[in-house]
Amino acid sequence: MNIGILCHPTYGGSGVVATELGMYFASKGHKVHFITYAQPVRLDILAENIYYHEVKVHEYPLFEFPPYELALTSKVVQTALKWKLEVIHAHYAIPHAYSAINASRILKEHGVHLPVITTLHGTDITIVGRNPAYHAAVNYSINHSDIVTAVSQSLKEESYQHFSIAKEIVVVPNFVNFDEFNRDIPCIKKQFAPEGQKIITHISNMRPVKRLGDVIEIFARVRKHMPARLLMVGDGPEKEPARILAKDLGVTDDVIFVGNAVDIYRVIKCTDVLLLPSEKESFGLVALEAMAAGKPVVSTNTGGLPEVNIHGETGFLANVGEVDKMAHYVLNLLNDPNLYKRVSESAFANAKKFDINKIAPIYLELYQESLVR
Ligand code: GMT
Repeated sequence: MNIGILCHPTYGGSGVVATELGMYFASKGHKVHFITYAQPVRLDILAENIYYHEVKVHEYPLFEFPPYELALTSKVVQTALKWKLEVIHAHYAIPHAYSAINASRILKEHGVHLPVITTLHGTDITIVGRNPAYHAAVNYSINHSDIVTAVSQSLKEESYQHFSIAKEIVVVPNFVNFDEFNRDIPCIKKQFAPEGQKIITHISNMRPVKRLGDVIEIFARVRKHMPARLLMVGDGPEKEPARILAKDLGVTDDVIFVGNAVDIYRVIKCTDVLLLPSEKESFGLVALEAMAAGKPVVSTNTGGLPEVNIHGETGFLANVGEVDKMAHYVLNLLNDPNLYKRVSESAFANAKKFDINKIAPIYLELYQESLVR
C-alpha cells in the first residue's frame, strides 16, 4: 500500500509510535510517506520505501500565527495526487485529523478517495482536545474520520466521556520493536554510575503532566537509604524546576540530566528501575520500552498505565502524588534481588504481548478495511 502518515516529529510518544509503525510497514514493502514540518526524530530517512515530505509554512506579516493546518492540508493533497496515497494515518488528533479530513474532502473533488485513520494518543483528548479553544474541531475530526483508534481502553473511555463521538473507537495499544529493545550492547553504566550505584531513570518530554517534582522527591527518599543515581532523559519546561528541586533536596550530585536521547535503549539498558509518576498517561510507551528490556517500572495508576504495568508483577503502581509509596516500591526492588529477578522476568514476558509484529498488522487490517468503506 501507499500510506501517508501525519505526526508530530518530536520526541513524544505519538511521534515515536507513528515513526516506528511507518518504518515497520516500509520494511514489509509498503511505500510510507511522512508529511510533517520536520523529519521525525526516530525516522531512518535512508531506509527503503520511506519518503519524507516537508510541510513549509509561508510566513506573511498579516498572520499572527502561521496557518500550519492549511499548509499541511495542501501538502497532503499534493502528496496524495503525486504518489497515489491510498490511506492517510493521522497520529494525534490535533491538528492532523482536521487537516487529513479536509485534504480528503478536497481530493474527493479530484475523484480521489483517501480514507482517514485517526489515532488518539492521549493529551489530544485528555488535555488539549478538551480545551474549548479546540473541542468543536477535535470532535468534528474524530466523527468524520473513517476509522478511529485509541492507544488504550482507558483513552477510549475518556474519549467518549469528553466528546460526543458517534463512531466506534478501536483500541490498538502501543507496541515495541524487540529488535531495538533487546540489542546485545554493553551497558555504559560506568559513565552514569562510576561506583556501581543503582540507576533509576525517568524519560519524558518534561511537561507538567509528567510530575517531575515527584520524580525528584521519590529519588531523594531512595537516596536517603542507598547510593543511587537518577537519570533524567528528555527536555521540556519542567526540567529547570526539577534541577532546582534536586538542589534544594541535596541530591544534585546524583541527578544527571541526559537531555534528549534518540536511542533511549542505550539508557534503558543501564537502568535498574524506570520511574513514571505521571498525572495523566494514556498508555506510557516508555514503560513498555523499559519492560521490553526487562526493567521493572514504578508508576502511577493513572489512565492506561494499569493496562501495561501490572502491580506486583511487572512493577508497582501508586496513586498520583504518593511519593512515599513509590519510593518504598523502588527500594524494595533495589534491595531484594529475588523480587527484582521475578519482576524483571515478568516485565519482559508481559511486554511480549505488545510486540510490534502482533500490533502493527492490526493497523494494516484497519487500513484495508477503510478502503472498502
Ligand atoms: O507522553 C507524552 O506526553 C507525549 C504524548 C504525545 O502526545 O506524543 O504521548 C502520548 O502518546 C503516547 C503514544 O501513544 C502514549 O504512550 C503516552 O501515554 C501519551 N501521553 C499522555 O497521555 C500524557
